[in-house]
Amino acid sequence: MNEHSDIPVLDVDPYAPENLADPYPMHTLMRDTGPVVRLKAYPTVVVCARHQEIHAVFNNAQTFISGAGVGLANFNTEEPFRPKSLILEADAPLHTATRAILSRVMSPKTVMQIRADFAAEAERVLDQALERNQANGSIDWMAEVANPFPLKVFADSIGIAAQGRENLLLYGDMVFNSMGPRNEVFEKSVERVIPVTQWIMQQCDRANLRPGGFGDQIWQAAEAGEITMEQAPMLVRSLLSAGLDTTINSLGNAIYALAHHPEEYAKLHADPSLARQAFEEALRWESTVQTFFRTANTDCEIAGIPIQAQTKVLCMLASANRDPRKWPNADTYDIARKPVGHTAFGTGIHGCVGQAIARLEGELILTALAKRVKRIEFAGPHSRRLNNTLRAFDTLPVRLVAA
Ligand code: OVV
Repeated sequence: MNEHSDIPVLDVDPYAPENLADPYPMHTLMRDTGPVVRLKAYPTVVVCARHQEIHAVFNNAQTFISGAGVGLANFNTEEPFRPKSLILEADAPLHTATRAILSRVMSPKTVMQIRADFAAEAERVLDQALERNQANGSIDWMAEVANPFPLKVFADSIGIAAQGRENLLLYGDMVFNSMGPRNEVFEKSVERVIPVTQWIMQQCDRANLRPGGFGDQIWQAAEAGEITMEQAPMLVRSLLSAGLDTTINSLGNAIYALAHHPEEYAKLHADPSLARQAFEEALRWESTVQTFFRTANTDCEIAGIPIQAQTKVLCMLASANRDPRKWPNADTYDIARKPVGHTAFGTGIHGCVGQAIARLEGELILTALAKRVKRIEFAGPHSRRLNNTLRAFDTLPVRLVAA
């Protein structure tokens, strides 16, 4: 790493529990140290924490590849923790083929078609949550709303059975943990997932997928020769890996933002048509996927600074979304802001392929909430689920005051 000797080094561990619990002071330090920094504990890594460099890295997929993994491990030299994702951890031409399939499966037309069913379920979930809230004085937002809604609507869309769906949460937690170091958070999530791993892969079999659902449509693409029949279950696995923990915790983060900002919630309640942008701003303010890596494919540069081939580039997506160089009043949650250019879904050719569905879920839950509830209050301390990549909750107790 001699050639990186001009890059400032920080003695901070982004995966230490205190930084997972509250990453924002660390983000500020990283951004203010320089456009590229190094970490004492991770000599193979350089870090970008400002919006400009992260945007540049993500929009240069030839130089900053994904096929060597988007976590800390370099798959050119280390065995992947699980067989590589055919879309997340892939480059052209494989990525081009798998991306085309998932783009079609989750196209704008699909989003229009699923909207009515998703909306009805959002209303049902909120009605039920409000009933529980009336009975008990408060609810756990994660248990009553954030977990059940995507587990119902997105898993139904994929076309998997109703039974055992909570296994998906353990799997997603493990996958996102695996992008960090082999620390205790990761090891514990692996222990929890072992009993359900076989179940997860079984759900990817064609026989277990509802005809016409997203999973079955992937199999149809394999039948048509776009990918092989062996690749089909692996691409279904991507939907099961990326589509639940992400949206679930984004619903958690959104209500956390709104409960922290009663004046912003009052605006949403007064005008529920602000739901979509309130959700979008929550993604900026508390980005659910906090980090992804790329790998330098060749000797290159970032912000004019030479970077050696095979360097892992840690992109602090959540920090880009709080970068004062990009956002006025970056730390302020403001639902009137239209945070165009935020990086919570990534950006570039690997930008979240399911983002329209994620936005739909957020919009519908916040709309149903805004119509029913005039005020949200924290009803006791929340508990975070520390994850190497995700900003996540175990429990988030809130009191919903009916309109
Ligand atoms: C975006 C994302 C996160 C986690 C897993 C995957 C994708 C996957 O393709 O497996």
